[in-house]
Amino acid sequence: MKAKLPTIASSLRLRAQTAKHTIVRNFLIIIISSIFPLQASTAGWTQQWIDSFDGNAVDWNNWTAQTQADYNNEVQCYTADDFSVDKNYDVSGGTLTIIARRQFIDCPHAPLGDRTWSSGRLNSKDKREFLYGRLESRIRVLDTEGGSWPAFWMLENQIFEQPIKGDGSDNVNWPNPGAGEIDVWEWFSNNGGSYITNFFNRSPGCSSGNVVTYTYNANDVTDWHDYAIEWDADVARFYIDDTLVRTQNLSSCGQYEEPMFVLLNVAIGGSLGGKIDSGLSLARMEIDYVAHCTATSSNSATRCNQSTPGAAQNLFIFADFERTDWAAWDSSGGTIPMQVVDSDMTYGEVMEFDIVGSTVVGFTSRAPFASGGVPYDASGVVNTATLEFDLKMTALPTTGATDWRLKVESPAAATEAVVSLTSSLEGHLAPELDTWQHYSFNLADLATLGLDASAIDLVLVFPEFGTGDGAAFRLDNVKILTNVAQNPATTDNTANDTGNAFVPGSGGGGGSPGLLLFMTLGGLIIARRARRRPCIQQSNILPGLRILRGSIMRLVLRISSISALLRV
Ligand SMILES: [Ca+2]
Ligand SMILES: [Ca+2]
Repeated sequence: MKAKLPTIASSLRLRAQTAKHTIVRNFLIIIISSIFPLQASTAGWTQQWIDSFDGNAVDWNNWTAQTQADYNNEVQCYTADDFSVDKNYDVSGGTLTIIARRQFIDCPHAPLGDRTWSSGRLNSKDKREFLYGRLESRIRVLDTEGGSWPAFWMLENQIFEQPIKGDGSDNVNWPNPGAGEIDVWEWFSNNGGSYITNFFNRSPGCSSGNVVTYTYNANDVTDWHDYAIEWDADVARFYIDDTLVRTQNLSSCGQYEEPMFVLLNVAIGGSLGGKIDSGLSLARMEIDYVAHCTATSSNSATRCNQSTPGAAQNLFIFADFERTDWAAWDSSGGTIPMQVVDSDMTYGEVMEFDIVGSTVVGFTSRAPFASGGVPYDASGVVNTATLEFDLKMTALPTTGATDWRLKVESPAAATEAVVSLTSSLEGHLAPELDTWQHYSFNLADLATLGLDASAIDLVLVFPEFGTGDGAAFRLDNVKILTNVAQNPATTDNTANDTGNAFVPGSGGGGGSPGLLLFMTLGGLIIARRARRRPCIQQSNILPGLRILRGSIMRLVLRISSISALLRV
Protein backbone atom coordinates (compact mmCIF):
# COMPACT_ATOMS: atom_id res chain seq x y z
CA MET A 1 0.00 0.00 0.00
CA LYS A 2 1.36 3.33 -0.99
CA ALA A 3 1.78 5.95 1.65
CA LYS A 4 -0.75 8.68 1.59
CA LEU A 5 0.28 11.54 -0.61
CA PRO A 6 1.74 14.57 1.03
CA THR A 7 -0.26 17.67 0.55
CA ILE A 8 0.34 19.23 -2.81
CA ALA A 9 0.40 22.96 -2.74
CA SER A 10 -2.90 24.45 -3.72
CA SER A 11 -4.44 21.06 -4.26
CA LEU A 12 -7.20 19.53 -2.25
CA ARG A 13 -7.28 16.41 -4.30
CA LEU A 14 -5.93 13.29 -2.72
CA ARG A 15 -5.04 9.98 -4.17
CA ALA A 16 -4.01 6.65 -2.81
CA GLN A 17 -2.91 3.55 -4.57
CA THR A 18 -3.67 -0.09 -3.99
CA ALA A 19 -1.14 -2.81 -3.53
CA LYS A 20 -1.18 -3.31 -7.28
CA HIS A 21 -0.03 0.23 -7.82
CA THR A 22 -3.50 1.17 -8.90
CA ILE A 23 -4.52 4.74 -8.66
CA VAL A 24 -7.49 5.73 -6.63
CA ARG A 25 -8.68 8.85 -8.25
CA ASN A 26 -10.39 10.69 -5.51
CA PHE A 27 -11.05 14.28 -6.15
CA LEU A 28 -11.94 17.56 -4.76
CA ILE A 29 -11.39 20.27 -7.22
CA ILE A 30 -10.95 23.87 -6.51
CA ILE A 31 -10.82 26.62 -8.96
CA ILE A 32 -7.56 28.43 -8.90
CA SER A 33 -8.28 31.67 -10.52
CA SER A 34 -5.52 33.90 -9.33
CA ILE A 35 -2.53 32.33 -10.98
CA PHE A 36 -0.93 35.21 -12.75
CA PRO A 37 -1.15 34.95 -16.50
CA LEU A 38 2.04 34.76 -18.48
CA GLN A 39 2.35 36.25 -21.90
CA ALA A 40 0.99 34.08 -24.65
CA SER A 41 3.57 32.74 -27.02
CA THR A 42 3.67 34.31 -30.44
CA ALA A 43 4.78 31.19 -32.25
CA GLY A 44 2.95 29.29 -34.91
CA TRP A 45 2.83 25.51 -34.91
CA THR A 46 4.39 22.72 -36.89
CA GLN A 47 2.57 19.42 -36.94
CA GLN A 48 4.82 16.62 -35.75
CA TRP A 49 2.27 13.86 -35.41
CA ILE A 50 -1.40 13.33 -36.00
CA ASP A 51 -3.72 10.36 -35.83
CA SER A 52 -6.79 11.33 -37.81
CA PHE A 53 -8.41 7.91 -37.42
CA ASP A 54 -8.95 7.60 -41.15
CA GLY A 55 -8.63 3.82 -41.30
CA ASN A 56 -10.91 1.05 -40.11
CA ALA A 57 -8.98 -0.09 -37.04
CA VAL A 58 -6.80 1.34 -34.33
CA ASP A 59 -3.30 2.16 -35.58
CA TRP A 60 -1.30 0.16 -33.09
CA ASN A 61 1.84 1.94 -34.24
CA ASN A 62 0.50 4.84 -32.24
CA TRP A 63 -1.41 3.20 -29.46
CA THR A 64 -1.40 0.46 -26.84
CA ALA A 65 -4.66 -0.80 -25.39
CA GLN A 66 -4.03 -0.45 -21.69
CA THR A 67 -5.96 -3.50 -20.60
CA GLN A 68 -4.19 -3.69 -17.26
CA ALA A 69 -5.67 -0.54 -15.78
CA ASP A 70 -7.88 -1.26 -12.80
CA TYR A 71 -8.22 1.87 -10.79
CA ASN A 72 -10.66 3.61 -8.49
CA ASN A 73 -13.01 0.62 -8.19
CA GLU A 74 -14.21 1.29 -11.71
CA VAL A 75 -16.44 -1.39 -13.16
CA GLN A 76 -15.20 -1.58 -16.73
CA CYS A 77 -12.90 -4.14 -18.26
CA TYR A 78 -10.56 -2.46 -20.73
CA THR A 79 -10.07 -4.52 -23.89
CA ALA A 80 -8.06 -4.31 -27.11
CA ASP A 81 -11.12 -5.10 -29.21
CA ASP A 82 -11.37 -2.95 -32.33
CA PHE A 83 -12.93 -5.60 -34.57
CA SER A 84 -15.72 -7.69 -33.01
CA VAL A 85 -19.42 -6.90 -32.87
CA ASP A 86 -18.86 -5.81 -29.27
CA LYS A 87 -15.73 -3.83 -30.03
CA ASN A 88 -14.68 -1.05 -27.73
CA TYR A 89 -12.81 0.94 -30.37
CA ASP A 90 -14.66 1.79 -33.55
CA VAL A 91 -12.51 3.47 -36.19
CA SER A 92 -14.77 4.45 -39.07
CA GLY A 93 -15.93 7.52 -40.90
CA GLY A 94 -12.74 9.35 -39.99
CA THR A 95 -13.11 9.11 -36.23
CA LEU A 96 -12.29 6.85 -33.33
CA THR A 97 -15.15 6.11 -30.96
CA ILE A 98 -14.24 4.55 -27.65
CA ILE A 99 -17.34 2.61 -26.65
CA ALA A 100 -18.05 1.54 -23.09
CA ARG A 101 -20.66 -1.22 -23.19
CA ARG A 102 -22.86 -2.55 -20.42
CA GLN A 103 -22.18 -6.24 -20.86
CA PHE A 104 -20.99 -9.19 -18.86
CA ILE A 105 -17.37 -9.84 -19.73
CA ASP A 106 -14.75 -12.19 -18.45
CA CYS A 107 -11.84 -9.88 -17.75
CA PRO A 108 -8.53 -11.71 -17.43
CA HIS A 109 -6.73 -8.72 -15.96
CA ALA A 110 -9.33 -7.77 -13.39
CA PRO A 111 -8.83 -8.88 -9.78
CA LEU A 112 -12.14 -10.74 -9.69
CA GLY A 113 -12.25 -11.72 -13.36
CA ASP A 114 -15.79 -10.83 -14.37
CA ARG A 115 -17.00 -7.33 -15.13
CA THR A 116 -20.33 -5.77 -16.04
CA TRP A 117 -18.94 -3.24 -18.51
CA SER A 118 -16.32 -3.33 -21.24
CA SER A 119 -14.52 -0.22 -22.41
CA GLY A 120 -11.40 1.15 -24.05
CA ARG A 121 -8.27 2.89 -22.87
CA LEU A 122 -5.53 3.79 -25.35
CA ASN A 123 -2.17 5.22 -24.49
CA SER A 124 0.75 6.20 -26.69
CA LYS A 125 3.48 5.27 -24.22
CA ASP A 126 6.80 4.44 -25.91
CA LYS A 127 5.20 5.14 -29.28
CA ARG A 128 4.23 8.79 -29.39
CA GLU A 129 5.67 10.92 -26.63
CA PHE A 130 5.95 14.66 -26.42
CA LEU A 131 8.07 17.22 -24.64
CA TYR A 132 6.38 20.61 -24.90
CA GLY A 133 4.42 22.08 -27.74
CA ARG A 134 0.69 21.85 -28.36
CA LEU A 135 -1.32 18.67 -27.92
CA GLU A 136 -4.81 18.95 -29.35
CA SER A 137 -7.80 16.69 -29.84
CA ARG A 138 -11.28 17.21 -31.24
CA ILE A 139 -13.72 15.35 -29.07
CA ARG A 140 -17.41 14.94 -28.46
CA VAL A 141 -19.41 12.77 -26.09
CA LEU A 142 -22.40 10.85 -27.43
CA ASP A 143 -24.07 9.71 -24.21
CA THR A 144 -24.67 11.94 -21.22
CA GLU A 145 -26.40 9.69 -18.69
CA GLY A 146 -24.58 9.56 -15.36
CA GLY A 147 -21.73 7.18 -14.54
CA SER A 148 -19.19 7.71 -17.33
CA TRP A 149 -15.85 9.47 -17.07
CA PRO A 150 -14.14 10.01 -20.43
CA ALA A 151 -10.77 11.75 -20.51
CA PHE A 152 -8.02 13.11 -22.74
CA TRP A 153 -4.84 13.36 -20.68
CA MET A 154 -1.10 12.82 -20.37
CA LEU A 155 1.36 10.98 -18.15
CA GLU A 156 5.13 11.23 -17.84
CA ASN A 157 6.84 8.36 -19.59
CA GLN A 158 8.63 6.70 -16.68
CA ILE A 159 5.39 5.69 -15.04
CA PHE A 160 5.03 2.07 -14.01
CA GLU A 161 2.09 1.39 -16.27
CA GLN A 162 1.52 -0.78 -19.31
CA PRO A 163 3.40 -1.12 -21.59
CA ILE A 164 6.33 -1.95 -19.30
CA LYS A 165 9.59 -2.33 -21.16
CA GLY A 166 11.16 -4.30 -18.34
CA ASP A 167 14.51 -2.55 -18.58
CA GLY A 168 13.96 -0.57 -15.41
CA SER A 169 13.34 2.66 -17.29
CA ASP A 170 9.66 2.92 -16.41
CA ASN A 171 9.41 1.98 -12.76
CA VAL A 172 8.15 5.22 -11.21
CA ASN A 173 4.89 5.27 -9.33
CA TRP A 174 2.30 7.93 -9.91
CA PRO A 175 2.67 10.86 -9.44
CA ASN A 176 6.36 11.04 -8.56
CA PRO A 177 8.76 12.87 -10.84
CA GLY A 178 8.73 10.83 -14.03
CA ALA A 179 5.15 9.75 -13.46
CA GLY A 180 3.23 13.00 -13.20
CA GLU A 181 -0.13 13.60 -14.78
CA ILE A 182 -1.74 16.42 -16.72
CA ASP A 183 -5.41 16.24 -17.63
CA VAL A 184 -6.28 18.29 -20.67
CA TRP A 185 -9.96 17.39 -20.52
CA GLU A 186 -11.85 15.04 -18.26
CA TRP A 187 -15.58 15.04 -17.93
CA PHE A 188 -17.81 13.41 -15.35
CA SER A 189 -21.28 12.76 -16.68
CA ASN A 190 -22.58 12.97 -13.14
CA ASN A 191 -21.42 16.60 -13.17
CA GLY A 192 -21.91 17.24 -16.84
CA GLY A 193 -22.09 21.01 -16.94
CA SER A 194 -18.34 21.41 -16.69
CA TYR A 195 -15.06 19.68 -17.35
CA ILE A 196 -11.75 19.63 -15.55
CA THR A 197 -8.11 20.39 -16.29
CA ASN A 198 -5.62 19.04 -13.76
CA PHE A 199 -2.04 18.58 -12.64
CA PHE A 200 -1.01 15.71 -10.39
CA ASN A 201 2.56 15.51 -9.19
CA ARG A 202 4.76 15.62 -6.11
CA SER A 203 6.69 18.74 -6.98
CA PRO A 204 5.96 22.07 -5.37
CA GLY A 205 5.10 24.84 -7.76
CA CYS A 206 2.97 22.64 -9.98
CA SER A 207 -0.62 23.40 -9.23
CA SER A 208 -3.76 21.35 -9.11
CA GLY A 209 -7.12 21.47 -10.75
CA ASN A 210 -9.47 23.79 -12.52
CA VAL A 211 -13.14 23.49 -13.37
CA VAL A 212 -14.26 24.87 -16.72
CA THR A 213 -17.98 25.50 -17.02
CA TYR A 214 -19.53 24.75 -20.37
CA THR A 215 -21.38 27.63 -21.91
CA TYR A 216 -24.40 25.51 -22.72
CA ASN A 217 -24.16 23.15 -19.77
CA ALA A 218 -24.09 19.42 -20.38
CA ASN A 219 -25.43 19.77 -23.88
CA ASP A 220 -22.15 21.39 -24.80
CA VAL A 221 -20.10 18.25 -24.36
CA THR A 222 -22.04 16.53 -27.14
CA ASP A 223 -20.82 19.12 -29.63
CA TRP A 224 -17.40 18.89 -31.23
CA HIS A 225 -14.80 20.92 -29.37
CA ASP A 226 -11.06 21.24 -29.75
CA TYR A 227 -9.34 20.69 -26.42
CA ALA A 228 -5.67 21.54 -26.19
CA ILE A 229 -2.69 22.17 -23.97
CA GLU A 230 0.26 24.32 -24.91
CA TRP A 231 3.21 23.95 -22.62
CA ASP A 232 6.90 24.50 -22.14
CA ALA A 233 9.18 24.41 -19.11
CA ASP A 234 7.66 27.57 -17.66
CA VAL A 235 3.98 27.68 -18.47
CA ALA A 236 1.03 25.51 -19.47
CA ARG A 237 -2.10 26.84 -21.12
CA PHE A 238 -5.36 24.99 -21.66
CA TYR A 239 -7.79 25.78 -24.41
CA ILE A 240 -11.25 24.88 -25.57
CA ASP A 241 -11.52 25.94 -29.18
CA ASP A 242 -10.12 29.48 -29.28
CA THR A 243 -10.70 30.16 -25.61
CA LEU A 244 -7.87 30.07 -23.10
CA VAL A 245 -9.40 28.57 -19.97
CA ARG A 246 -6.37 28.11 -17.78
CA THR A 247 -2.81 29.40 -17.50
CA GLN A 248 -0.48 27.63 -15.12
CA ASN A 249 2.94 28.96 -14.17
CA LEU A 250 5.40 26.05 -14.19
CA SER A 251 8.58 28.10 -13.79
CA SER A 252 9.14 26.79 -10.27
CA CYS A 253 7.77 23.33 -11.03
CA GLY A 254 10.25 20.47 -11.03
CA GLN A 255 8.13 18.12 -13.11
CA TYR A 256 6.80 18.06 -16.64
CA GLU A 257 10.23 18.53 -18.15
CA GLU A 258 10.44 15.12 -19.78
CA PRO A 259 8.40 13.41 -22.50
CA MET A 260 4.79 12.56 -21.80
CA PHE A 261 2.36 10.29 -23.61
CA VAL A 262 -1.31 10.76 -24.33
CA LEU A 263 -4.26 8.74 -23.06
CA LEU A 264 -7.86 8.44 -24.24
CA ASN A 265 -10.28 6.39 -22.20
CA VAL A 266 -13.82 6.01 -20.94
CA ALA A 267 -14.04 4.87 -17.32
CA ILE A 268 -17.33 3.72 -15.81
CA GLY A 269 -18.54 4.06 -12.24
CA GLY A 270 -16.30 3.52 -9.26
CA SER A 271 -15.23 6.07 -6.73
CA LEU A 272 -14.99 8.88 -9.27
CA GLY A 273 -17.32 7.94 -12.12
CA GLY A 274 -19.99 7.58 -9.48
CA LYS A 275 -23.49 6.22 -9.70
CA ILE A 276 -24.29 4.61 -13.04
CA ASP A 277 -27.61 5.69 -14.47
CA SER A 278 -29.80 2.69 -15.18
CA GLY A 279 -30.47 4.15 -18.62
CA LEU A 280 -26.79 4.14 -19.56
CA SER A 281 -25.93 1.17 -21.74
CA LEU A 282 -23.37 2.74 -24.06
CA ALA A 283 -20.97 5.51 -23.07
CA ARG A 284 -19.21 6.76 -26.16
CA MET A 285 -16.42 9.29 -26.64
CA GLU A 286 -15.76 10.17 -30.28
CA ILE A 287 -12.37 11.55 -31.29
CA ASP A 288 -11.76 13.15 -34.67
CA TYR A 289 -7.99 13.40 -34.26
CA VAL A 290 -5.16 13.75 -31.82
CA ALA A 291 -2.21 15.85 -32.91
CA HIS A 292 1.02 17.16 -31.49
CA CYS A 293 2.77 20.28 -32.75
CA THR A 294 5.95 22.10 -31.87
CA ALA A 295 6.37 25.86 -31.85
CA THR A 296 7.74 27.54 -34.92
CA SER A 297 8.31 31.08 -36.08
CA SER A 298 7.75 30.16 -39.71
CA ASN A 299 3.95 30.27 -39.70
CA SER A 300 1.10 31.73 -37.68
CA ALA A 301 -0.96 28.59 -37.14
CA THR A 302 -2.99 28.71 -33.94
CA ARG A 303 -4.31 25.15 -34.04
CA CYS A 304 -2.69 21.75 -34.27
CA ASN A 305 -4.74 19.66 -36.67
CA GLN A 306 -4.83 18.33 -40.23
CA SER A 307 -4.40 21.85 -41.62
CA THR A 308 -1.31 22.69 -39.60
CA PRO A 309 1.89 22.75 -41.67
CA GLY A 310 3.66 19.46 -41.31
CA ALA A 311 6.95 18.50 -39.81
CA ALA A 312 10.17 18.87 -41.65
CA GLN A 313 10.98 16.48 -44.43
CA ASN A 314 14.48 15.91 -45.66
CA LEU A 315 15.63 18.90 -47.68
CA PHE A 316 17.78 18.26 -50.72
CA ILE A 317 19.21 21.63 -51.65
CA PHE A 318 21.34 20.27 -54.45
CA ALA A 319 22.01 16.77 -55.67
CA ASP A 320 21.85 16.59 -59.44
CA PHE A 321 20.15 19.72 -60.62
CA GLU A 322 19.74 23.23 -59.37
CA ARG A 323 16.41 23.96 -57.74
CA THR A 324 14.68 27.15 -58.74
CA ASP A 325 13.80 27.69 -55.08
CA TRP A 326 17.34 27.04 -53.83
CA ALA A 327 19.66 28.84 -56.20
CA ALA A 328 23.42 28.64 -56.26
CA TRP A 329 24.68 32.08 -55.39
CA ASP A 330 27.73 34.33 -55.17
CA SER A 331 27.03 37.03 -52.62
CA SER A 332 29.18 39.57 -54.44
CA GLY A 333 27.63 38.78 -57.79
CA GLY A 334 31.07 38.47 -59.30
CA THR A 335 30.64 34.95 -60.56
CA ILE A 336 27.85 32.67 -61.60
CA PRO A 337 28.14 29.24 -60.00
CA MET A 338 28.02 26.57 -62.63
CA GLN A 339 26.45 23.17 -62.75
CA VAL A 340 29.06 20.79 -64.11
CA VAL A 341 29.62 17.07 -64.40
CA ASP A 342 32.32 15.73 -62.17
CA SER A 343 34.81 13.17 -63.36
CA ASP A 344 33.82 10.97 -60.45
CA MET A 345 30.65 9.21 -61.55
CA THR A 346 29.65 8.84 -57.93
CA TYR A 347 28.80 12.52 -57.92
CA GLY A 348 27.66 13.15 -61.47
CA GLU A 349 26.32 16.65 -61.75
CA VAL A 350 27.69 18.99 -59.14
CA MET A 351 27.78 22.75 -58.54
CA GLU A 352 31.06 24.56 -58.98
CA PHE A 353 31.84 27.81 -57.24
CA ASP A 354 34.67 30.20 -57.97
CA ILE A 355 36.00 32.68 -55.46
CA VAL A 356 36.91 36.01 -57.02
CA GLY A 357 38.15 38.57 -54.58
CA SER A 358 36.30 38.72 -51.31
CA THR A 359 32.99 36.90 -51.38
CA VAL A 360 31.01 34.07 -49.93
CA VAL A 361 29.05 31.52 -51.93
CA GLY A 362 26.51 28.78 -51.51
CA PHE A 363 22.78 28.29 -51.89
CA THR A 364 19.91 30.63 -51.12
CA SER A 365 16.16 30.40 -51.21
CA ARG A 366 15.78 34.17 -51.06
CA ALA A 367 14.21 36.27 -53.75
CA PRO A 368 15.25 37.60 -56.17
CA PHE A 369 18.03 35.03 -56.44
CA ALA A 370 15.67 32.08 -56.00
CA SER A 371 12.13 31.76 -57.23
CA GLY A 372 9.39 30.60 -54.89
CA GLY A 373 11.78 29.85 -52.07
CA VAL A 374 10.35 29.07 -48.65
CA PRO A 375 12.51 29.02 -45.52
CA TYR A 376 13.07 25.50 -44.31
CA ASP A 377 11.51 24.76 -40.95
CA ALA A 378 13.62 22.32 -38.96
CA SER A 379 12.24 23.35 -35.60
CA GLY A 380 10.66 19.97 -34.94
CA VAL A 381 13.76 18.00 -35.82
CA VAL A 382 16.49 20.28 -34.60
CA ASN A 383 17.76 17.71 -32.13
CA THR A 384 18.18 15.00 -34.75
CA ALA A 385 18.77 16.79 -38.03
CA THR A 386 22.11 17.13 -39.77
CA LEU A 387 23.26 19.47 -42.52
CA GLU A 388 25.52 17.60 -44.91
CA PHE A 389 27.36 18.07 -48.17
CA ASP A 390 30.22 16.75 -50.27
CA LEU A 391 33.01 19.12 -51.20
CA LYS A 392 35.93 18.88 -53.60
CA MET A 393 38.36 21.71 -54.02
CA THR A 394 39.48 22.06 -57.64
CA ALA A 395 41.75 25.10 -57.31
CA LEU A 396 43.68 26.41 -54.36
CA PRO A 397 43.28 29.99 -53.20
CA THR A 398 46.15 32.04 -54.53
CA THR A 399 47.02 33.34 -51.10
CA GLY A 400 45.97 30.34 -49.07
CA ALA A 401 42.70 30.30 -47.21
CA THR A 402 43.01 30.73 -43.48
CA ASP A 403 39.91 28.67 -42.88
CA TRP A 404 36.86 27.23 -44.61
CA ARG A 405 33.45 28.05 -43.23
CA LEU A 406 29.87 26.89 -43.21
CA LYS A 407 27.38 29.69 -42.64
CA VAL A 408 23.64 29.18 -42.25
CA GLU A 409 21.14 31.99 -41.88
CA SER A 410 17.47 32.70 -41.37
CA PRO A 411 15.62 35.35 -43.44
CA ALA A 412 17.19 38.79 -43.66
CA ALA A 413 20.16 37.41 -41.74
CA ALA A 414 18.14 37.81 -38.57
CA THR A 415 19.99 34.85 -37.12
CA GLU A 416 23.03 32.95 -38.25
CA ALA A 417 25.56 30.32 -37.31
CA VAL A 418 29.09 30.16 -38.65
CA VAL A 419 31.37 27.20 -38.05
CA SER A 420 34.69 26.05 -39.41
CA LEU A 421 34.57 23.05 -41.71
CA THR A 422 37.15 21.55 -39.38
CA SER A 423 34.37 21.20 -36.82
CA SER A 424 32.44 18.74 -38.97
CA LEU A 425 31.40 15.43 -37.48
CA GLU A 426 33.89 13.73 -39.82
CA GLY A 427 36.77 15.80 -38.46
CA HIS A 428 38.36 16.67 -41.80
CA LEU A 429 41.19 19.13 -41.29
CA ALA A 430 40.36 21.15 -44.40
CA PRO A 431 39.21 20.68 -47.99
CA GLU A 432 41.78 18.89 -50.09
CA LEU A 433 42.61 19.53 -53.71
CA ASP A 434 40.81 17.18 -56.12
CA THR A 435 39.45 15.06 -53.29
CA TRP A 436 35.79 14.64 -52.41
CA GLN A 437 35.11 14.86 -48.70
CA HIS A 438 31.81 14.49 -46.86
CA TYR A 439 30.93 17.05 -44.20
CA SER A 440 28.15 16.74 -41.61
CA PHE A 441 27.03 19.13 -38.91
CA ASN A 442 24.43 18.74 -36.22
CA LEU A 443 21.67 21.28 -36.63
CA ALA A 444 21.42 21.46 -32.86
CA ASP A 445 24.97 22.81 -32.74
CA LEU A 446 24.09 25.50 -35.26
CA ALA A 447 20.98 26.37 -33.27
CA THR A 448 23.10 26.66 -30.15
CA LEU A 449 25.19 29.23 -31.99
CA GLY A 450 22.07 31.29 -32.57
CA LEU A 451 20.53 29.98 -35.78
CA ASP A 452 16.73 30.03 -35.90
CA ALA A 453 16.22 26.47 -37.12
CA SER A 454 12.59 27.13 -37.96
CA ALA A 455 13.47 29.29 -40.96
CA ILE A 456 16.67 28.35 -42.78
CA ASP A 457 17.05 30.14 -46.11
CA LEU A 458 20.78 30.42 -46.73
CA VAL A 459 23.51 27.76 -46.69
CA LEU A 460 26.97 29.02 -47.58
CA VAL A 461 30.29 27.21 -47.86
CA PHE A 462 33.39 29.28 -48.53
CA PRO A 463 37.00 30.04 -47.70
CA GLU A 464 37.02 32.61 -44.95
CA PHE A 465 35.99 35.99 -46.30
CA GLY A 466 38.88 37.80 -47.93
CA THR A 467 41.25 34.84 -47.98
CA GLY A 468 39.92 32.66 -50.75
CA ASP A 469 40.65 34.48 -53.99
CA GLY A 470 41.42 32.06 -56.74
CA ALA A 471 39.81 29.07 -55.09
CA ALA A 472 37.39 26.86 -56.94
CA PHE A 473 35.43 24.04 -55.42
CA ARG A 474 32.47 21.81 -56.07
CA LEU A 475 29.53 20.99 -53.83
CA ASP A 476 27.19 18.05 -54.20
CA ASN A 477 24.49 16.34 -52.14
CA VAL A 478 23.83 19.47 -50.10
CA LYS A 479 21.03 18.47 -47.78
CA ILE A 480 19.41 18.66 -44.41
CA LEU A 481 18.43 15.24 -43.14
CA THR A 482 15.89 15.05 -40.35
CA ASN A 483 17.12 11.58 -39.38
CA VAL A 484 13.60 10.69 -38.33
CA ALA A 485 10.96 8.69 -40.15
CA GLN A 486 9.49 10.70 -42.99
CA ASN A 487 5.79 11.32 -43.19
CA PRO A 488 4.65 10.38 -46.68
CA ALA A 489 1.48 12.39 -46.24
CA THR A 490 3.35 15.66 -46.33
CA THR A 491 5.01 17.33 -49.25
CA ASP A 492 7.94 15.41 -50.56
CA ASN A 493 10.85 17.53 -51.67
CA THR A 494 13.14 14.63 -52.39
CA ALA A 495 12.67 14.86 -56.15
CA ASN A 496 16.12 16.35 -56.42
CA ASP A 497 17.65 13.32 -54.78
CA THR A 498 17.49 11.12 -57.80
CA GLY A 499 20.88 9.69 -57.19
CA ASN A 500 24.01 10.96 -58.76
CA ALA A 501 23.03 10.84 -62.37
CA PHE A 502 26.16 10.34 -64.33
CA VAL A 503 25.85 11.49 -67.91
CA PRO A 504 27.50 9.02 -70.27
CA GLY A 505 30.09 10.60 -72.45
CA SER A 506 30.20 13.77 -70.46
CA GLY A 507 33.89 13.50 -69.99
CA GLY A 508 36.08 14.39 -67.10
CA GLY A 509 35.88 17.58 -65.16
CA GLY A 510 38.44 20.00 -63.96
CA GLY A 511 40.70 20.42 -66.93
CA SER A 512 38.71 21.74 -69.83
CA PRO A 513 39.89 25.07 -71.26
CA GLY A 514 36.47 26.23 -72.39
CA LEU A 515 35.46 29.70 -71.28
CA LEU A 516 31.94 30.10 -72.52
CA LEU A 517 28.99 27.82 -72.77
CA PHE A 518 26.59 28.66 -75.52
CA MET A 519 23.27 26.99 -75.80
CA THR A 520 20.35 27.84 -77.95
CA LEU A 521 16.67 27.40 -77.55
CA GLY A 522 14.21 29.20 -79.75
CA GLY A 523 16.87 31.57 -80.94
CA LEU A 524 17.78 32.70 -77.44
CA ILE A 525 21.47 32.65 -76.73
CA ILE A 526 22.64 32.54 -73.18
CA ALA A 527 26.26 32.98 -72.31
CA ARG A 528 27.40 31.63 -69.01
CA ARG A 529 30.79 32.92 -68.03
CA ALA A 530 32.86 31.42 -65.35
CA ARG A 531 35.77 33.54 -64.39
CA ARG A 532 37.84 30.71 -63.10
CA ARG A 533 38.27 27.16 -64.21
CA PRO A 534 35.16 26.69 -66.29
CA CYS A 535 34.70 23.07 -67.09
CA ILE A 536 31.40 22.34 -68.73
CA GLN A 537 31.11 19.32 -70.87
CA GLN A 538 27.59 18.44 -71.83
CA SER A 539 26.76 15.97 -74.51
CA ASN A 540 23.36 15.06 -73.16
CA ILE A 541 20.46 17.33 -73.97
CA LEU A 542 18.65 16.89 -70.67
CA PRO A 543 21.40 18.24 -68.43
CA GLY A 544 21.87 20.99 -70.97
CA LEU A 545 18.23 21.95 -70.75
CA ARG A 546 18.44 21.93 -67.00
CA ILE A 547 21.34 24.32 -67.10
CA LEU A 548 19.61 26.44 -69.71
CA ARG A 549 16.55 26.66 -67.52
CA GLY A 550 18.71 27.74 -64.64
CA SER A 551 20.53 30.18 -66.88
CA ILE A 552 17.35 31.85 -68.04
CA MET A 553 16.13 32.15 -64.51
CA ARG A 554 19.42 33.49 -63.31
CA LEU A 555 19.66 35.99 -66.15
CA VAL A 556 16.21 37.29 -65.34
CA LEU A 557 17.08 37.45 -61.70
CA ARG A 558 20.35 39.20 -62.37
CA ILE A 559 18.62 41.83 -64.49
CA SER A 560 15.95 42.35 -61.90
CA SER A 561 18.35 42.53 -59.05
CA ILE A 562 21.31 44.26 -60.56
CA SER A 563 21.04 47.02 -58.01
CA ALA A 564 20.03 44.83 -55.16
CA LEU A 565 22.94 42.52 -54.81
CA LEU A 566 23.16 41.43 -51.28
CA ARG A 567 26.53 41.31 -49.62
CA VAL A 568 26.91 39.26 -46.52
CA1 LIG B 1 -10.59 12.35 -38.18
CA1 LIG C 1 25.33 14.95 -57.90
